[in-house]
Amino acid sequence: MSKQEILDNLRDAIIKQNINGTVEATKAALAAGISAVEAIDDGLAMGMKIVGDKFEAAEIYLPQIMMSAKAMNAAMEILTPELAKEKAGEGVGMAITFVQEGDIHDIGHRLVSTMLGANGFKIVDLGVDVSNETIIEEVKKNKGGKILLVGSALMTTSMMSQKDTIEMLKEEGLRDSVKVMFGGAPVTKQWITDIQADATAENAAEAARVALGLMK
Ligand code: HCB
Repeated sequence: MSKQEILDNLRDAIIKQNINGTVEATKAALAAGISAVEAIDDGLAMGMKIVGDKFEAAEIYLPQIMMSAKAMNAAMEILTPELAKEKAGEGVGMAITFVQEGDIHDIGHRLVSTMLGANGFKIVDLGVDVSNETIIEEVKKNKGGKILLVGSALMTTSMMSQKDTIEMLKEEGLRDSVKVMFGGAPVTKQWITDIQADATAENAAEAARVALGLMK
């Protein structure tokens, strides 16, 4: 089977909400020498994107998305240890990762957190539905160190509170103590410029590259 066929199988297993099929396709990808990052970015995540488009077009409904998300999580259980093996540096700094308030989409957030951990960041994972107050408190607790804030928002509504994160950092005199990277499907480079954050990234692999650049 060609590499592209293996990646297509990963994508299709997610679209078909086939949990066992996703697990088998993930194992097959690793056995064929495909890296965990490629399996995610060029296979599984593409499937999730198509699932989202189908949901938007009312071709599928929430229970089906949940099954696809379960399949994605099953694949991540296999791939996370592989990502950790690719560990690069140590002591790069601390990444405080979170999903913005009102938002429970955590698949991309967990991927990005894992990739940053694999690239030498100490991860403080605040989880999902995190208020700006909690974020500010965590920054205060760790002030003085090299801190990167890594926020995810998958909905246009939750993305709005990224603007408030930046405003609250400024009000508390903390904006210069941290670098701020935001991501998630609705986040654009223009949005990052508009709210005066530092960076964004399309996927977890790019997030790691960008994060390392920000900490230099
Ligand atoms: Co959900 N959902 N959902 N959903 N959902 C979206 C996000 C929509 C876009 C679907 C659509 O309409 N097309 C939509 C949001 C519309 C909008 O606001 N523009 C939507 C909606 C509306 C909702 C509900 C409101 C539905 C309802 O209840 N009626 C509800 C909201 C719940 C809530 O949060 N309060 C809901 C629920 C769900 C679940 C629970 C069924 C499930 C989440 C399961 C879970 O996460 N544990 C779900 C899912 C899975 C999706 C889609 C299909 C996939 C998201 C995903 O996991 N993608 C999504 C469609 C889409 O995104 N196009 C849909 C795969 C990961 C790998 O990609 O983009 O999350 P990612 O992360 C990437 C990338 O963005 C980047 O790297 C990651 C890894 O490559 N990145 C960063 C992420 N964070 C970063 C941070 C950085 O600093 C840098 C880079």
